[in-house]
Amino acid sequence: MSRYNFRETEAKWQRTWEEKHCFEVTEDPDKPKYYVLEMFPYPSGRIHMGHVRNYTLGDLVARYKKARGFNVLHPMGWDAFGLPAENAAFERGVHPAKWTHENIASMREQLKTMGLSYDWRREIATCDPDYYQHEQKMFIDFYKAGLAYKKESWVNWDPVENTVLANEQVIDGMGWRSGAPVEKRLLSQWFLKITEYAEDLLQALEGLDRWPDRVTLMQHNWIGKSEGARVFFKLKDAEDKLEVFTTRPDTLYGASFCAIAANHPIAAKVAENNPALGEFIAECNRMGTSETEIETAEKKGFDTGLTVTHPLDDSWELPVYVANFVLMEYGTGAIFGCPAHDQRDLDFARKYDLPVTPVVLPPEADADSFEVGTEAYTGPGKIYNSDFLDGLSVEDAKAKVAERLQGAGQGEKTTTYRLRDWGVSRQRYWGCPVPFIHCPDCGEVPVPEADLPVELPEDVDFEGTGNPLDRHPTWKHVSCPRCGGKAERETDTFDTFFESSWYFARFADAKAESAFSKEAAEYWLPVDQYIGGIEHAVLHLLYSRFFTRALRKCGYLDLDEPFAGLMTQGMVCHETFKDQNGAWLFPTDVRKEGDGYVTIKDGAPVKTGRIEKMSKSKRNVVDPENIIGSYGADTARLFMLSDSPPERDLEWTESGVEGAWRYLSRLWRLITEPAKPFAPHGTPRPAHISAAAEAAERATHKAIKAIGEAVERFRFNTAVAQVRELSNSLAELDGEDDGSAWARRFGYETLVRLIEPMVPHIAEELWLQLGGDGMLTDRPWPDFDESLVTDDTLTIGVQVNGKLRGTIEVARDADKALVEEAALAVENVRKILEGNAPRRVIVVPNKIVNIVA
Ligand code: ANZ
Ligand code: ZN
Repeated sequence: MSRYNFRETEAKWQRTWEEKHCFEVTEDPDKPKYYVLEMFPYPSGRIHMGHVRNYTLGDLVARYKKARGFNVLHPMGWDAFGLPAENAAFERGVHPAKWTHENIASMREQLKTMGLSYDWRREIATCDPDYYQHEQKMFIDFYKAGLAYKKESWVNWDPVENTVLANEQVIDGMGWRSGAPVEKRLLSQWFLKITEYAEDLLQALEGLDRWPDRVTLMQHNWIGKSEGARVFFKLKDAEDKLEVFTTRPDTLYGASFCAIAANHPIAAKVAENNPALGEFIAECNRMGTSETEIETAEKKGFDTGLTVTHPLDDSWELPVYVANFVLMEYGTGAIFGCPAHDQRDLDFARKYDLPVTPVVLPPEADADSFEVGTEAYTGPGKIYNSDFLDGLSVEDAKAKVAERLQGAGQGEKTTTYRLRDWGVSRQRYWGCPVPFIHCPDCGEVPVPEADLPVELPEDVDFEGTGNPLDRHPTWKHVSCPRCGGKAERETDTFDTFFESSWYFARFADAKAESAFSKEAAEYWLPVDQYIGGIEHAVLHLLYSRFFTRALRKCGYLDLDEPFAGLMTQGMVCHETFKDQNGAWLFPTDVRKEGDGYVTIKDGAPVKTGRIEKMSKSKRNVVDPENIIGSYGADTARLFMLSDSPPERDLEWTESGVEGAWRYLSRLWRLITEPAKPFAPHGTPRPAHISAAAEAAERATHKAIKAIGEAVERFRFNTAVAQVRELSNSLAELDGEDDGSAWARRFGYETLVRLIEPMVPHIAEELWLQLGGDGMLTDRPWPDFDESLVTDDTLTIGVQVNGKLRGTIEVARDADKALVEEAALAVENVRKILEGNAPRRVIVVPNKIVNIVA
């Protein structure tokens, strides 16, 4: 019996695809294009199972679309700047560039063993000056277009990494990498003006109908649009007014205090003569800027001694506090507090003994007895205790009060967004230098285009804290491009999300002298199918959408959205193991014994824990290299696709991998050692074939249809199940007549074509064994014959209470439960049932479904 030699076969086809340039593409106006992209990896050194899953999914889509006649762009590169390289330099004395390039080389080799259909000519590494020089020019163009600026601002400071973090990089008050509590600091920073596009970024989410709802919802909330009003409170004994932002101007008569952020200019002014306030402000600044941290911290305030008058009643005075829950960066950095209808304000009022006056009366409640205790009332109702607003609904009162304020010059309607401008400055070495020069006379001056790229110096010292670029003895000392005087380079580098915000466009034309040629970018973009992790729902995916708009403004390309379709894959999970002392064990440290596991080393019992996302800390990882080494890439790929749909988590199991391997081995034998004859390649279909042969023929056509549909809907696990079903049908065909021999040939040749996107190496090899001509990857996806797939389906009516409400397509003799399910899913039926369960469903097989509502 010949055993399938995956080692030799996989290497052979990888070589052949490369030699024949099978996946190298150029713009071809005569073909429809399709751009498949997987989120490019950080070159940490080794690929992990998350990568294997991601790239298997992408490769399936790319190969399938190629078979479907598309001109498919499928590139790969490296998101190569970032902190780990610098840490390696610090810990092991290896230069970040060397570390990164070595990692890229070994990961590239690992990826190549997976048989991925990349156009490797387009490979990019974002740490190469060839790449980052273009983003330096982009940044200068953004600056000239008013989309980049420098300003003093309160930033999130990671005290462990000694760097600034973007809001998105602060998770629950902690640095996203260091896990250290984040502090606030006032620093001069570069920003990109993403807020200019807040409304557009929000509106355009509607058009992203091939994105998961979960992701568009997260972006929607991140942008956080709030409609409300700015209201002016006059400061007593001063000319100034205090501007507050509110979404509830209808509650203005329930106001009992005003509060300002610790870094509000008025607070600073009062603090000049009030050291205790200064101390309080300092305390607030030790808290991070993250919203969750502010939400959860105890509400604290400091009475400034200032008072303001109520905008609708001159005789009404309110105290002004500095409060730790008011953010300087949101709205106007000041609020009026209405304790009866806002929980934070209520907590605050109870603590500082401020009045609580309800002004919204809940439906059914009694105006004389309604009181607010420890819980603010935030629901709907009628306004009362509120002069001219009495009796109105919340919505009507909002409109009326805004009108009145506007008329009196004491306020105006306004919209604010939670979205902040993107701070891109990082005080790091291993990043793209910000191309600016600071001149004492001319201020900030962009580096002239002729002097780009500003390259990183190589001789740097990684000892010590802070930014190595800043400590470099010579690099930053330059003359001013404008006046020629002594000046200094900017030593900040870009946030690494800068690089990933436009790499998809660079792939369109990776060797271009400019960032990319407009023609190539416009031919290939948008990315038709983007695939990656949900963790990028707001960071990378929002920044890329912003960049597309900024690049359009600067004339680089004319594109609405970068990613037309998005698929977010689930995690790869694995059981966890611990020894008797509670130390985590690798799956390779244990073996099965009976129902449980024991250690390989000394047979000691092993405690099995939950099935969790593979992670180094819990050691529940399986190294792709081992799997590919012992079973081959096709097996790993097949298992990745088999068990769950892409967006769900997948549990990696030894038995699952073995199952995939056994299936491929069986397929190999079915085709290379057929028990019954195959007609020669190219034999035409005999006019008359046996019923059994015809059944196999029909099964083949149905598989073409079903697999194609499953792939189009990203139900890859269903597609795999259909593959198995077809091979079972073909294996059952045991006639030796011409018709059967032909049906076998037709069936297996088709099957091999259908599995190529999933398991390309064995598919190519089987195609060769079957005597097929040319490369399988160059062959089109087969067509199915409609008349051969529909025979077994029937159209039957669905009645509700005796009235015909629709029809369904079901397989002949289909299971009653399936028929019932299909009937209940009919749009009209659902409308009639209005979400209620039917009283009875009567299925008359192959005839009709009667529903009693
Ligand atoms: C008075 C009021 C009465 C409010 C009431 C709410 C309920 P969203 O919806 O998230 O936009 N606010 C405004 N600026 C703030 C800041 N810089 N820091 C902290 N809180 C701020 O929230 C808007 C509401 O949050 C505003 O409406 C304001 O409180 C508060 F019954 O004004 B409201
Ligand atoms: Zn100058």
